[in-house]
Amino acid sequence: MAALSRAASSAIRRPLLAPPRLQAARAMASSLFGHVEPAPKDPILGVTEAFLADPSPNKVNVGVGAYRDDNGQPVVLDCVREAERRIAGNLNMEYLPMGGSIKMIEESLKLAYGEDSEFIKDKRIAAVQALSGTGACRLFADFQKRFLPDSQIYIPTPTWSNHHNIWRDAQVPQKTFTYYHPESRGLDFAGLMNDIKNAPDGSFFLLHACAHNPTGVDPTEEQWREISHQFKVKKHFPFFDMAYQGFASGDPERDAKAIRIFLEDGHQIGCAQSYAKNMGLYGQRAGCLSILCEDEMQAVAVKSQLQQIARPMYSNPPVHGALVVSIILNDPELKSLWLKEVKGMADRIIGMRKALKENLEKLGSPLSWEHITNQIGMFCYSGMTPEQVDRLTNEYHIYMTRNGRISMAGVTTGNVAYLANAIHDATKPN
Ligand code: PLA
Repeated sequence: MAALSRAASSAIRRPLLAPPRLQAARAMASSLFGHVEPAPKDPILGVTEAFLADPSPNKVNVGVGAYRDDNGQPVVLDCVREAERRIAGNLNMEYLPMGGSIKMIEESLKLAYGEDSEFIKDKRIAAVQALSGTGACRLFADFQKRFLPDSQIYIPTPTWSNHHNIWRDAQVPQKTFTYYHPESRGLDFAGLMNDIKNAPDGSFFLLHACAHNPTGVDPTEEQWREISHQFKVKKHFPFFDMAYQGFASGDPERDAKAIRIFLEDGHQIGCAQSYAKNMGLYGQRAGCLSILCEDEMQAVAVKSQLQQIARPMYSNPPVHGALVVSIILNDPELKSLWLKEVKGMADRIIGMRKALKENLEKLGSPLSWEHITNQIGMFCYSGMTPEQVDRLTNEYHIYMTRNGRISMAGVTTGNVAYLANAIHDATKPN
């Protein structure tokens, strides 16, 4: 099989001789685009590409954070299927407004800010439907650049790799702040507080609301309170990326705790919400960007500017996923089904953390794997080096990001022993 695929790939690489007319066309094209080099592979989505190209029957993908059932299959939630059943045949295909579905935004705000939030009643939140979490972050970054052109963004080390791309392309200068402590595989709280204190007053900080990606390490409630207090002292602006609401504890309400603490303390905040993971709507690109303003007038102005940024970029967001979200969250029965299903996904991941750790211990690994079960959310930040990850990929056809992140959502009863064995082999001291 390996020999076959090598032959196939060298055939792909061999330049094909094009007919003279095509060659001439290419020569012309190269004068325009000849300087365009292939872009480097994305550290996360590039892993999926490599996985798909591997013909091995044993291959395992624990790269991208996409939930799988215990048979390794993608999941469509029952609440989503039911919402789609209700939509079927009843939907026209008109454009949504530039800011997206009003109903979906209302429901999203309740989820993030609380069902009875005074800020919602006082109409102090500027919010637009966004192209999932990525689009929400990007809209915010563009807004930040347009209205606070001299500001910077503080991003945790490490973070989701695309955060760097998003603020880079929006041309907002980036600084980093301490977050993770590699030795303890936990939070570097002292370092984090120091960096918050040392940043110039009024800085923008990107915070992961819950289930930090890639580390799986979140501050405790008490630590969030201290962080919020220090933000207040320094007048910093917190921008929460909440891509995993429900995936940390299994309860979306509990996972909004950090945001609620900041709200209690009277901060203005920004928030990017995504339904990719917690509703399994990955490809539907359903999300929401919100900014808590000083009053209603400010919120109206800010929302109009967010729409103005969206209009020349994609005009208005897609309708299907937004409808699914608003139907589910607006119907008490469907909402409780959703809450059950989110908990089910979170619990399966927690079960797989235990299984992976137990398997490594059974194999006699002398290393500590406590962090597998201590970390929360979709990912295990294993501590493996890029070279160890390469061995997993080359020798075992296990695909993951080179920072040692394992997407626990891709681990199943069927592959956990195989994965543990490979990790043990790659990490055991000589
Ligand atoms: N923010 C964080 C922290 C994320 O981890 C992700 C997705 C997003 C935002 C964006 O998700 P969305 O646009 O699909 O709503 N991170 C994934 C996928 C799951 C990716 O890289 O795009 C990951 O594997 O890290």
